[in-house]
Amino acid sequence: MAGALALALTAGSALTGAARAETTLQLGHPTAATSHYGVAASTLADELSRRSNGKFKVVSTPNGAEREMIESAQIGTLDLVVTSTGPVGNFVPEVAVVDIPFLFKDYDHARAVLDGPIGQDMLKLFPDKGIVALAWGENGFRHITNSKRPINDPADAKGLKVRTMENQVHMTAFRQLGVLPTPMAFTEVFTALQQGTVDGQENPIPVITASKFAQVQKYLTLTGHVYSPAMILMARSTFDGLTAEEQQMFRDSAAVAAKAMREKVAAVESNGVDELRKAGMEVITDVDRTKFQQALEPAYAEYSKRFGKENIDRIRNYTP
Ligand code: EAX
Repeated sequence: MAGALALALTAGSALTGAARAETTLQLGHPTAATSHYGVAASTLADELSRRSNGKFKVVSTPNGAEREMIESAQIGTLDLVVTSTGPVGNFVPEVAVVDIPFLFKDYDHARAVLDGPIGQDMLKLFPDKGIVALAWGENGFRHITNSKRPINDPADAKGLKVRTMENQVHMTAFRQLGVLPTPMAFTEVFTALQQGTVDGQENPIPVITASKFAQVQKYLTLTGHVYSPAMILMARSTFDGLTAEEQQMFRDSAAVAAKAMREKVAAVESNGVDELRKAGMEVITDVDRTKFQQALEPAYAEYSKRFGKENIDRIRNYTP
């Protein structure tokens, strides 16, 4: 049931005649139920149910469009969303700094920044926009796939039509590479690849495997060009209807769900590329990332103007 807290009074014990209040919350996420997003959703549901002795029941719907789900949370017609940061900068502009390519060295660096003061301060910007950000999750480092040719070098990407997220920071980067960025909701990507509306797309390994892109893409280049964070968000209207103790329960449960999501990403990272090879993809593993980074250099002037060079450097140089 959509909306703020949907209160369902279920029949209580016939012996005592007591009625037990059960609250059903609707959660949306962007990919298949078996994906890392599905893991976050089911872990959150399990944790909330256990910690509340069954009071909170989460019903999850996979394959939702991220921007629309966030909008629904904002107006209170969807209670919980697990999403990448793809469209988040359209709601909380300061957060888009995390979407800058080659900003994070590796998974440890990204997680440390998001879990540390920089990331935690960003979460505080959400309530003003009608959303409560419960925790940072993870989508993973993104890689490029396409149906035209192996990309060994930045120059090989020139002229390709590549679907990007609805994210200005990403679009700026792809334009810089000479790629024609085509933003669209993730829900439309498989069909767009299949029909040739776009030549390629870019996503982390766990999304490429869960979405069966090997069926419609021949070449995978392990560019790791940008880290893609995920977030566990909640409608502020729903959150405000909880007691302080329940609010803490949601934060704690989201932290456990985020951890499970990161573990799932790591697990798929370790076997996903082999799986994609077996599914027929040609994988370019030997990538000179410095070349891609250098090709993107001019885009950094734009990023510095938008976010402030000192804010970018603070993330880049962060050590816990
Ligand atoms: O959040 O839109 C995207 O490419 C995202 O990475 C995907 O939906 C998972």
